[in-house]
Amino acid sequence: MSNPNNIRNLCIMAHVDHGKTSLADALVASNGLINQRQAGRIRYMDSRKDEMERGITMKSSCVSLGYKRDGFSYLVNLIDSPGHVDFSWEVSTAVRLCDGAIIVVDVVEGVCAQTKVVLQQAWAENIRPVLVLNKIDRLILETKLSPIDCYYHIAQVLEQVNAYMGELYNTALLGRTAEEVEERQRVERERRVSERERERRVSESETPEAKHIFADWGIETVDDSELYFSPERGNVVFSSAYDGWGFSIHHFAVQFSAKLGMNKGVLMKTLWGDYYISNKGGEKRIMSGARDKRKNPLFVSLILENLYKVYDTVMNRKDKNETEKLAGALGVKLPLSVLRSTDVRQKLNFLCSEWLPLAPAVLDMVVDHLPSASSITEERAASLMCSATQRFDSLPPESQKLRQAFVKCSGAEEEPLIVYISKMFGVQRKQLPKETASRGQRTVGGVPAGGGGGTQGVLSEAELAARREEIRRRREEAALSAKDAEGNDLGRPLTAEEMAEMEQQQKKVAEERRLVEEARRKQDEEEVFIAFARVFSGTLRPGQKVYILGPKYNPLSALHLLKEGEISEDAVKDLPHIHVCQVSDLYLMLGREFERLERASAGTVVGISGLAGYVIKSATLASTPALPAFTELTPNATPILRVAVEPKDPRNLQKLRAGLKLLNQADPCVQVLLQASGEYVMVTAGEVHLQRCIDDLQEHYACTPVRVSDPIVPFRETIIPPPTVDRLNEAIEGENINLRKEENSDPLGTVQVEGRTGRLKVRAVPLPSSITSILECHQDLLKLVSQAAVVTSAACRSTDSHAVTEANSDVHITTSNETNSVTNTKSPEAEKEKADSLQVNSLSAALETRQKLSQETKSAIEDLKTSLNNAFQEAGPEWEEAVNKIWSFGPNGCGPNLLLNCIGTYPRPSVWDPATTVDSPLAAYDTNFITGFQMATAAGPLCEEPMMGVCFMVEDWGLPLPTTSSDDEQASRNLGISSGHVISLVKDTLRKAFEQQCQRLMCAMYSCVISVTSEVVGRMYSVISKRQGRIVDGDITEGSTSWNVTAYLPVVESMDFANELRKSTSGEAMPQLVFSHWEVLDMDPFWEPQTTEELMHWGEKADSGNVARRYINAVRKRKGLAIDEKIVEFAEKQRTLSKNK
Ligand SMILES: Nc1nc2c(ncn2[C@@H]2O[C@H](COP(=O)(O)OP(=O)(O)OP(=O)(O)O)[C@@H](O)[C@H]2O)c(=O)[nH]1
Ligand SMILES: [Mg+2]
Repeated sequence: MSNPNNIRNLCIMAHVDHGKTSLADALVASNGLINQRQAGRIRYMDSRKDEMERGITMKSSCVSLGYKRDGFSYLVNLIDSPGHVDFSWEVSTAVRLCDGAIIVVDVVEGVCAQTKVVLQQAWAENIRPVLVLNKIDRLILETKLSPIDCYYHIAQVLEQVNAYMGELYNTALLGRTAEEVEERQRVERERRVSERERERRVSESETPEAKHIFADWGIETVDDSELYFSPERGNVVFSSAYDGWGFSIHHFAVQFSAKLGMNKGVLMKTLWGDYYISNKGGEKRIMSGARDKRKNPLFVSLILENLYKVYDTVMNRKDKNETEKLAGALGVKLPLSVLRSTDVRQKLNFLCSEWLPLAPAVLDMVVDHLPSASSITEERAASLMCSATQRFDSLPPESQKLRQAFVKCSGAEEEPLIVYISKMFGVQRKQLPKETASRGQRTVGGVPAGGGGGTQGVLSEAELAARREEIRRRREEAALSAKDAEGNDLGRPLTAEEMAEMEQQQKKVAEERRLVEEARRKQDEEEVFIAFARVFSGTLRPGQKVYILGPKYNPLSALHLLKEGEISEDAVKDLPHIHVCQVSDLYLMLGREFERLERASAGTVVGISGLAGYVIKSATLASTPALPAFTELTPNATPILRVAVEPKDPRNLQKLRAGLKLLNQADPCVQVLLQASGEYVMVTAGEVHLQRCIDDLQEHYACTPVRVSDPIVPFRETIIPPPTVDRLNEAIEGENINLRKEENSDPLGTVQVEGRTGRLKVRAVPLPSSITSILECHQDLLKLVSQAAVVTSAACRSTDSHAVTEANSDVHITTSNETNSVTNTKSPEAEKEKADSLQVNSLSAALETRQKLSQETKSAIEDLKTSLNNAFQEAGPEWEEAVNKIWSFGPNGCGPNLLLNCIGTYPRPSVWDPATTVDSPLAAYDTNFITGFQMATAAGPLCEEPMMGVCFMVEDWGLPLPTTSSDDEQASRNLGISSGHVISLVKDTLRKAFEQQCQRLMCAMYSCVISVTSEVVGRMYSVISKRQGRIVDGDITEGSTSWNVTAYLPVVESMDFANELRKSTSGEAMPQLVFSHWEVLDMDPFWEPQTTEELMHWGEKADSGNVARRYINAVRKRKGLAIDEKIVEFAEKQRTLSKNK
């Protein structure tokens, strides 16, 4: 199959449990990979043990299917993706390889949170969707809607999906420039014209009467129809994957046009919608306005009523004769075994899947409505080649030329090879075809993986057989010679030595066989990494040498290789993010099985082995170094759940380490970190994802039992304006409610420190929330701003041997060779000089960074500054001019905390200005001051967690007076303080200033979407409120008894939440938890009951009341910090419980 016009690459996407894998079953069964009767039950694509046990998909996997229609053969590469929000990264990796998507919607639940997410993903990646409205059987059997209500319900779900598509379209239009909108409209117009032309040709070939009726109804072609799902256009299939049936309007239009003698084109337009059949005067006519005239629409009278009848006859009445009659009427022959079966669902499944087979309905829609692999537009090709901040025209001309290769999608030899790998996944070697298993000597993640290592000297199966043969032959010979000697057939009895030798031989053979078996089992179970890839251009062959480009590869760095022509390893040795590698094997992916391929040409989705040592998560393969690496996938779920892992047996640490490395490679979403404390930490998307990672680690990658810590939930520390009411909602009298504030007499909480290392006056102020959120959203830009803004002292410039020529941002710097000449000397001057030279170096680096910023980044920074300024203006007069006083952002130079320079005597330029030198002695310690600020904001005083939304206003800063020395110059050059002094002064003072305010803890919040039936809504609410959650939205889905509830739940309270919820709602509610935002916990961690009412309410200890304190203590305990907690209270002498004593 090498014609890309006949290849369709698509993925199935939906909310969790809407029936993706069951639908895939039907398609897989159509190719004979599974039995037709198992389809919808076996969930073939869920091949992992935990997937089968839990009944949810946890990874995306591909199956290549063949489909024949009208004499053409099509290759459909179908990727089943998970719907659980923890695995949404897997969906992204699937979408990248596809041109189209099947969106599945459960008609009972309607459009859910993940449905919107996947529609949005499809939109963002520019792939075309078609719709499958699944689980219609539930409307018939469970909700027991009448056919007409069922129709209106389905119409409403369709409306919801289309409304969301419209929303996406409008949002995208708003974000585009006028030219882009025009271009898109032009493409749309052209497509519509060609479609109308096709329609015209179809209708011309039909009867004139049909046209007449059609015209009478005054149907208009809607302009943006291309965007929406509509059954009459054929991009919607109605189905029950469980019962194995599905149909599009087209199927019934063909049937009824023959049966009722009506025009097919007309039926296509009217089978869905407000049309009904009128039987006036004995003549059947199709009329519009069914709803107004209280008539049953055609969809009800011709389709749904028939379906209802089938369900009623088979499932409710269970009448064998009637079932047989009905089957006959539908043209289905029921075999006797099915007819006699007592399993009515099986009977129904057989009947329906023969009457309305699901696979052809879906595959027809796929072939007709999803673009072929060769129809990549120039727009999509450009978006694959360059990220959002990079323009296509900024690529080198050699790279720009490659866009045509995407569009051409040709597998010809002369075309450049372009392959994108979206993820790596591990399979056991035994799952691969045998030929590969015997090669055995490849490497997995750099570790020799073949069966050779531990089995050296062990005989192969063939050698063993030869030995067995040899023994048999010898035994026969011995018997024969015995016969010869004694002249009878019984044979000479063996001598004792011969017997011993034979026994020994047999033992040896048995031992060798055991070793071979073990080696083979080990080899079979060993993980092999396969790259999940799509060939966009050219042809890939096993053994081919290719360039492998990392995600950060820039073609400019290796363009010179183009001249060499040959792909050689030596040439790329020193170049970053580019390697040369040899592809091992290519595989056609068939769900749980693989088949070897001799070549993979443009348009196909394949598995590639032999790249484990080169690819970590994603990569690009190319035959030319001019190709830029594909843009990275955008994550839509932030991994938030952290745990520390350690081997149960400390001797296995190395194994764990290697296992984590492999896990990191195999899972697109997990992050593996080695903390400064030496702990190995895994960051996962949620509880289910965490469990999958642990299972993988224990069973496949590390093969050692591991101990998992309690989740390390992140917190933030912040300050708030003083509250006006206490915990019982009574007005607070007296100024001081914060116990820690008592030491300070300043009402604003300003802290002033004066000592040997200088003086400092700082005040901490809560940042307006609008500012905090702007800072949070623009971390990348802030980092760039911080890197480009370095201030140094003018003094160091004049004393150093560097020539800095300055012309605002266009500064040209020459650094003399002696820069590092004064090192390793301990004298104060030398140290000072060293510090100066370091400063000048950082200044030059900052200037360079600034010069490198592209025009777009510069304007993005300007926009950020303006929006910050506007937000400050709105926040109140006290924030006026604040934007121009910003000294730094923290922590890490990009966090949501600010340092403001309000010192009258230090005219330091703001962070927005270019790196510069300032004529002030303070400037020499400027970077140290910033470091102190970064350290203070990285770990707050509550529990050493980062701060958020805090602004430090520095009102005064002075260095200590110079020591009285005879040598004036020496004194001014050396004030007697080191950079360390400044850092610790700043850090301590800022922390003190923070403590003077009302401190609060901030919790990470999950947004949690649950859909349940009304019977268990109450129980669900109680579980949420018990875990400090908060319902933000809850509404009954129209036309059904199910509720869609959205709640916020602190991440710290979310452990085992899904399980508890499932238990308390009898398995009905399944929460989807996604990290949403940070929220201030409205509880003073230092609060203790004081008033009589409070004491009455919470008792003297109030240990049940202070949640914030509980969280803080838990974090402090984990970090080994001091806790203000009594371990034993009211201790009593131990007594036995016996009454007599
Ligand atoms: N009644 C009914 N149940 C269905 C239908 N399709 C799927 N199911 C059931 O819905 C449940 C989930 O089906 P799956 O196919 O695993 O759903 P999924 O979308 O693949 O789920 P994830 O991959 O975990 O997101 C299973 O219990 C199926 O038996 C259907 O058409 N009718
Ligand atoms: Mg699934």
